[in-house]
Amino acid sequence: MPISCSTLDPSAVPPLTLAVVAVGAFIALALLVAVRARRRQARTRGAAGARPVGAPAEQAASSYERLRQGLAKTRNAVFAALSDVLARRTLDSGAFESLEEGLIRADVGVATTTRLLTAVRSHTGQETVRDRLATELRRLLETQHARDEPASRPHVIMVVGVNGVGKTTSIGKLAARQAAAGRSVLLVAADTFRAAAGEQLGVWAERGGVDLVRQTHGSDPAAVVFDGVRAAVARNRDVVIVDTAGRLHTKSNLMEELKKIRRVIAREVAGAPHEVLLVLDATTGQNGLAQARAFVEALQVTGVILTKLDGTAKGGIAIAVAGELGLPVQYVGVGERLDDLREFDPGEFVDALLGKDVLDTRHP
Ligand SMILES: Nc1nc2c(ncn2[C@@H]2O[C@H](COP(=O)(O)OP(=O)(O)O)[C@@H](O)[C@H]2O)c(=O)[nH]1
Ligand SMILES: [Mg+2]
Repeated sequence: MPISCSTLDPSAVPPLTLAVVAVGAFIALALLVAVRARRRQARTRGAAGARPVGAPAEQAASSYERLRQGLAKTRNAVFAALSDVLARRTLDSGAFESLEEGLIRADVGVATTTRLLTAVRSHTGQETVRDRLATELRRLLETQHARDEPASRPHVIMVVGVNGVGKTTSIGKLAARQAAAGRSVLLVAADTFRAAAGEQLGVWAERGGVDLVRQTHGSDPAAVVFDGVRAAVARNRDVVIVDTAGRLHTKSNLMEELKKIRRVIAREVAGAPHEVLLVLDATTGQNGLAQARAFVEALQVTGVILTKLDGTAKGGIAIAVAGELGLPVQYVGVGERLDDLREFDPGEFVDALLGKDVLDTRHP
C-alpha cells in the first residue's frame, strides 16, 4: 500500500516515535559531518606527503642527503669517535690532542689542523668545541671567492689533473648542469693520448645533449683545442669545456702540453680560459695534494673539483685544498650518477661533516 502523506502527518504519529526519528536523524547528521571532516583532513595530509618528486624543497633535501651520504665514511670514521670531545665546552690538552689526531686522520693536513685548532682554542664564550670548530672551518672555506656565473661568451673552462681522477666524468656532469641551466655547451676532447678518452667524452656529450669537437687518437691536442674554440665562437656557444690528458709517466712533458693548450685558448678568446679547474681524487689524500702543486704552479689554476668523496674516510682533504693550496673547491663529486657533482657550499659541507647528528646511525 502506498504511503500517503497523512501517514507522516505529525499529528497522526505518537510523540515517542517522533522523538526516536528526530534523535536518529541527528545522529546520522553528526556522523556525516564527522566522516567529511576526516576525509578533508586525510586529503590535506596526503597532498603534503605526496609532493611531486623534483619539487624544489624535496630536491634540496635529497641533494644535501647525497652529500651527507658521500661524507658518511669520513664522518663515521673520524668525527663520530670524537663526539664526546665535540660536545665539550673547553678544549683541554687531552681534547686538543684527540681532535688534532682526528683532523689529521681525515687528511686535513698538519699545517691546516694546527691553524684551525689554535683558532678554536682562542675562542671565548660558552659554545661547544663542535660549534667553534664549525665556525673556523666555515671561515677557512669561505675565504675563497664565490663562483661567478659565466659572463662572457664563450666562457672557456679548461679541466686538468692526472689520469683516473675523474676529469672526463666530471666534465660530463658539468656539461649536463650547464645545459640544464639553459646554456649551450661545446666539449673539446683534447685528451688525444688515450684511445678511449674521446669516445668516453662522446658518450657524455650525447647523454647531456651537447656538442663535441674531437679528432683522431694521437692528434696534436693544441690543434684540437684550436678547432674547438673556433667552432664555439662560430656557433656562438655559451660554454666550452676542454678535457685534457693526465699521463705522468711518459717522456713528453704534460705541463708543457697543457701550457700550450692554455696559450691557444688565450689567443683565440680574450680573457680565456676563464676557469682552470684542477680535478683531485679525494681518495689519494695528501699524495694528490703534492701532485696538485705542479699543476698549480704551471697553469694558474682557479679552482678544484674534488671527486670520489663518497669512497673515502679522508674527506678532510677539501679543507686541506683551501688551507694548503689556497684554492677554492668549486665542485665535489659524491658518486658516479649524473647528478653526483655538487656545487661546493662551505656551510653545507661543514654541517654534513660534523653536524649535530654525527651519531645519528640511521644514516650510516
Ligand atoms: N665513486 C665515484 N667515482 C667517480 C667519481 N668521479 C669519477 N669517478 C670514477 O672514476 C673513474 C675515472 O674517471 P675518469 O673520468 O675516466 O677519469 P680521468 O682519467 O681523469 O678522465 C671512473 O670509473 C669514474 O666513474 C665520484 O665522484 N665518485
Ligand atoms: Mg679522461
